[in-house]
Amino acid sequence: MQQILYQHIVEAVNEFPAGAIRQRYASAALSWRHPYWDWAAEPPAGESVLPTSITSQTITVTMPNGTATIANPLYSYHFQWVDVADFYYSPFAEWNYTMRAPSDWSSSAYSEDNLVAQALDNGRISFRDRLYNLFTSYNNFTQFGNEAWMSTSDVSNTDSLEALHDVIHSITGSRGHMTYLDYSAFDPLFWLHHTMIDRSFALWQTIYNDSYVEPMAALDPTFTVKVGTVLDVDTPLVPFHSNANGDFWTSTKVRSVRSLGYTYTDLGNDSIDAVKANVNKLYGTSAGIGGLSRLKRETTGEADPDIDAPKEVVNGKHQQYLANIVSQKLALNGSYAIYVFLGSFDDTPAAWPLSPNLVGTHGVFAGLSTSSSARVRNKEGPGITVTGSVPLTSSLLAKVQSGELPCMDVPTVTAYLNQSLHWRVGMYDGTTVSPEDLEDLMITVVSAEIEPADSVHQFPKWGDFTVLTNVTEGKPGGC
Ligand SMILES: [Cu+2]
Repeated sequence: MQQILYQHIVEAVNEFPAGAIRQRYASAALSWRHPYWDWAAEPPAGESVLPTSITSQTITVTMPNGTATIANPLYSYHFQWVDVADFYYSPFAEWNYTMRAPSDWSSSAYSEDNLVAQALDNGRISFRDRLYNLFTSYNNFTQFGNEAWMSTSDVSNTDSLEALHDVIHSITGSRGHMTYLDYSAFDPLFWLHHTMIDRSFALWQTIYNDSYVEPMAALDPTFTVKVGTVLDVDTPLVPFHSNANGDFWTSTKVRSVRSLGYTYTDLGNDSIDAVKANVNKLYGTSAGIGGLSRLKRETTGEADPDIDAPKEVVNGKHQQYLANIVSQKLALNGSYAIYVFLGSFDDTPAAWPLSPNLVGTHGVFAGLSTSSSARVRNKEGPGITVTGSVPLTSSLLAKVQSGELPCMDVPTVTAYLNQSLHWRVGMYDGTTVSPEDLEDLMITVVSAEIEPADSVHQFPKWGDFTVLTNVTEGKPGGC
């Protein structure tokens, strides 16, 4: 993909007459690599986390004979033709362009990127906190990477980069191509999103460089792998050839992104301290944990007029709260979402993604029921139990600041959550599903203490997790 784009860049550069502009583009092409879209870091003031470079329908570009306005290739992919056998399900088979938040479910629908941008902005704190928790609390590759739920007893590592990746798919599509496994890669945003996932993994790998792929039986079928086949570091990554002899890439061969001819600026020289400092800066310092410097000042007991919520920290420790969610991936014959709220919300499904009291969304990413992969999955698989985790801490801190919650200690928060924590299950077509009817749904609130880091080069230390049984017990899906 990157190589093909590079070839197009070189062709475009060669259309320019010899001179300064061509020289500049030619040298830029040499260091060009596929960009990533960071959906977790704070966007520039006044801008959406979904930048206009992605949402503008047209862009102005420099051509050999002046400037021209063209269709923005990042806004949508224009299908050369749409084969009904591939898209199967109306109206996907009638759409000539990839869609984001399609205005309706008909052939004349149009994208509503503004709704996607608003939903992403409303969810960004949750994405950022999830990413930061993954960096600071997950040291095992399988737990960090995989959304499959493998343990009935471990409540500490129920999130994963895969689950976080899923919710971005769900929201960016909002029932358009990105929301469905089989169609998502047609949207140009898919590649910017996946490069962000690749980058997040590379950052994590630098920090936890001793943990990697462990042998594991496949839970999900592909065209070449049957459910139950044990996969390990040397399993061929079909269909990706590593050379002209027909050999395939393997996990061992791609352990470092540099073996594929690129790297990320944030990786620096693989200094763990430097990567941790980058992660703290981008995803931690303004995060719900209160910020390293603020926590430090509080623990040293120095008076600081900027501290407006002194009840956050008790004995130098800070209490974290998370809602862990377990459910069946294929339970509803399509992608669905579990919305978690703190306090009141409008009970119209269309309003949920934009609700000010939405704490986070757990997006379950599946195929449409009639798509080919869904048919294969339903026939072959025994079901896939998946899990994700919605951090509650940032929202709880906001409730402390607004005076709605007196403090962050466990008894107070437990009582508050018992009254104020709510969840709803929705499909992306506006249909709602009663939590009782979602197979194996299990929502558990857990808490852990964290100890602030001593410096910007370190991460906070997480203590043991405990289950707060009094929060969700007796409610649909609660336990
Ligand atoms: Cu994806």
